[in-house]
Amino acid sequence: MPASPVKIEAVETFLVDLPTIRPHHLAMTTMDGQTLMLVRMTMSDGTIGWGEGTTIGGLAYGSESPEGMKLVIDTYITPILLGCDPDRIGQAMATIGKAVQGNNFAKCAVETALWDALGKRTSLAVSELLGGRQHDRLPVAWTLASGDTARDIAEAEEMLARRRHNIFKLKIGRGDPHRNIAHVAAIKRALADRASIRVDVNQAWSGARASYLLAALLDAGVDLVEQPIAMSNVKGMARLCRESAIPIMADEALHGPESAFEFAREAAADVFAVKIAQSGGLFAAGEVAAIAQAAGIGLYGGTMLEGAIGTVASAHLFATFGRLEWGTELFGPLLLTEEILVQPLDYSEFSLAVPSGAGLGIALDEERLARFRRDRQERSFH
Ligand code: MUC
Ligand code: MG
Repeated sequence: MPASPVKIEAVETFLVDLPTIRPHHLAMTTMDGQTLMLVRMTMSDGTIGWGEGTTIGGLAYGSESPEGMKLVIDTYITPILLGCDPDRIGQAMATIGKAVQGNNFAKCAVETALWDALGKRTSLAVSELLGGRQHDRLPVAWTLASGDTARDIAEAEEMLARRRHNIFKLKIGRGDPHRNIAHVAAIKRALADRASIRVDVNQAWSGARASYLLAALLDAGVDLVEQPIAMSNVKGMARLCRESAIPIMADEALHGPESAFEFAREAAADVFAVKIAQSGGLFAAGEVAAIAQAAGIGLYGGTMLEGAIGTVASAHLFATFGRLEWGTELFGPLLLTEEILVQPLDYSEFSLAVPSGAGLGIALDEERLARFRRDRQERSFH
């Protein structure tokens, strides 16, 4: 088959700094804003593909920063992409993979832009290109992380009343663990059976502390515990899975199919938080999900608190999963004060509608984006 006559003409990257609606407290950092690293890929037929690489708190969460992703793409990935056939995304990503080790977030951003452009050229939604969607709407959790119990309860009540979310993830692991448990128990008491309560410890506990605290979380009525201990402690996670009646989810520990395979082999997670950026792209995240399904591990659609592009790219992939029993947490755009889409995403009835237009199926408000570009103003969040 002949190669596509279409070429990749230009790859532009830029940083966009957007404020959050309130401070967002995690075990490792507090966010007051989010930096989106955006990729704008222009094809020789005029098609434009968008991609996003976004992390949490600069280098506080993972080993790639927004500034680093931009540098990696500009310096190492773009020269390779300019010689790639944009219709052969697998081949392009394999070529990049040979020349660039690691850098999963940067790879995900360019892969997303390639999917968006291919979808626009073929008039197909990315989910259809990825094998076909099995869901048009995805359940979406909200994270309560204001740092204050009463404020978190009020926020949850508002989300329930608006029918926007009825699954809540609580960020714990910072400060006194007994106060953490009291905080979780108070929220569960207030919401009772009206909501599912899960907690994310973001690796903050030792194995011994986690064993001891999991029993208290069970008593409090928690449904799922995410990454309670260090991501490198596979044996510890396996022990917690054996000991605990609450399902244990791996998040930071999953960096693509190899780590997913290790966790499945060691029975070190009951649920996988599948993330496109952490996995190294949509192909790799699909492989993580396939390993989970083959091993009887539950699926959850995770987020790096991306803006609209990364969120919708994730939604397209998650929509292809047959069973997504733990739902998703694709609420990233709702944590930001600014709308960057011409037509906002549809968050209603406790779920997100997966866009059905060509490519990602979204249109960026480029004028608004330009106002928040770091190279056009002074503010930055770290
Ligand atoms: C994480 O660790 O899951 C997802 C939701 C949220 O509030 O933080 C992220 C990262
Ligand atoms: Mg997590």
